[in-house]
Amino acid sequence: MKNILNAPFVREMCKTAANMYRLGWDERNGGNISYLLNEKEVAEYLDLNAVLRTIPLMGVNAGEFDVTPLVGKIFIVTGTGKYFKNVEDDPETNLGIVRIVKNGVELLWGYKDGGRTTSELPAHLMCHMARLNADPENRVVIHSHPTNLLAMTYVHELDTERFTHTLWQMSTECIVVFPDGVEVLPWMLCGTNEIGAATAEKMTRARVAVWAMHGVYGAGRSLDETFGLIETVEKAAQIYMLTKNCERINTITDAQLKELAEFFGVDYRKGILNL
Ligand code: 2HA
Ligand code: ZN
Repeated sequence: MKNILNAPFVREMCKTAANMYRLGWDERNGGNISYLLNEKEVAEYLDLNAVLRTIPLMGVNAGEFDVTPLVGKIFIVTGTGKYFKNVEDDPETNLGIVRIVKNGVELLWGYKDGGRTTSELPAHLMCHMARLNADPENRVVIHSHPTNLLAMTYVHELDTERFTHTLWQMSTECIVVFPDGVEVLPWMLCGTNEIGAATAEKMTRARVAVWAMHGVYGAGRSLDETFGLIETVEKAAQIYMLTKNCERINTITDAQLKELAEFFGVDYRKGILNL
């Protein structure tokens, strides 16, 4: 067996959490990451028959939440109450590798101090199911509290089309990086079935769902891609917040946004540009 601490997926989780912390997006225990792993790759590091313990899913009503499509799948997931700041120094306490079973997960590695999966795991699993339907190669769901995006939800209308339009205008790369736009949810209680189901519904149309006055959910094929997606949305929100109270004398026009999308060959979301 190879040493799990050297596994690329553990190293990548450590680096991603460290970067997100460094950027100020994940204060205290804010944020969580789940990453669907390849079973064969995990088997190089762990005995897949050695279950350390079983952990029930928290905050969900089993009858309302059908996890069947994910049963048997293995994820690496940040722990509940754990700080992104500490993941890199002690991955075995702050991360867990779990296999999904009906109504819970089997722990294969990690949560060394008796910990459990993030309280947002039901929302993550619902999002994974929604994204796997849209893109069979989706692997990652990240929840985070990026500062400027959060600030923007206090001062911008919480309308998916208008919010997306504003972000697309904030830098030339935006419509190319997130042509599917961002979906916006109103403030909702987190850690519940309801917000998980609402986020997953949004994720049938876009890889980014903004939680007003809370943060963001992003999804993608790799940790790098998902991190880069959130990073690009956050950068756009930062430009918005930096320019909101200035007299704006230049902008990217809708015709230019269309030109960009066509040049880079992306299928951008319709109903947002006024052409
Ligand atoms: O897990 O960010 O929304 C901490 C959170 C909950
Ligand atoms: Zn949060």
